[in-house]
Amino acid sequence: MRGIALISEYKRCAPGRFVAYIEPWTYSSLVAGFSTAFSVLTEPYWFCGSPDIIQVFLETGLPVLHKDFVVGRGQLLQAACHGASAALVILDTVGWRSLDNIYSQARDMGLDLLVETFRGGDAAAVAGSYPGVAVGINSRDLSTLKVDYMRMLVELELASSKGPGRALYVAESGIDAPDKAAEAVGRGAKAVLVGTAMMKKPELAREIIE
Ligand code: IGP
Repeated sequence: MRGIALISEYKRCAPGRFVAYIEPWTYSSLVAGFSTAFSVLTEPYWFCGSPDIIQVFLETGLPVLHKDFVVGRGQLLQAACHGASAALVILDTVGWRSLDNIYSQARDMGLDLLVETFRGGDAAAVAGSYPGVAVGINSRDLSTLKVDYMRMLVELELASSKGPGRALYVAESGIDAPDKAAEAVGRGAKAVLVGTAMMKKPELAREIIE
């Protein structure tokens, strides 16, 4: 689909599963031309990541999202020091109160935030309270690790109907085909974030964009 904003994720493994092995520079060179930004798993234990991987993707000139379970200032500093433009924060992990702190700390460091949630109502509330943040709506329930793409679409639609018109919603997880990406955009996503399917098949980046 023309005009779709694709965030391409680099992730070698995930809890309980191996994703794919492709070197970061190979992945980067295959998908950069179709991407609006990169997301890099920096968390070492579950996701086989490292903040050092960010460097490879910075070479493309595209913005890079630092993806870890950010709970405080240390990880934001890590993201900023490694040249990331943005960091991921999961609303259910940090709660509303810490989100306030993290938001102002990130702003002081010049970092953008992707605040992730599962519920459309929360997504709309985040978009309303924190101007400029991107709001991720995840198809994967992080407590069961199950992906429910249809549920995500419903939550996305709810968020779009309630949140401010300028809200930057990002559809996340389980997008493995161009029609799924297009469907998420149709329900109000401004960008789609794709990891597993593109790690296994980088040509998918072109198919999503065209
Ligand atoms: C990507 P997928 O199904 O395309 O690999 O999903 C991304 O949404 C997923 O990696 C993710 C994630 C997270 C990883 C979403 N939220 C929080 C770690 C932490």
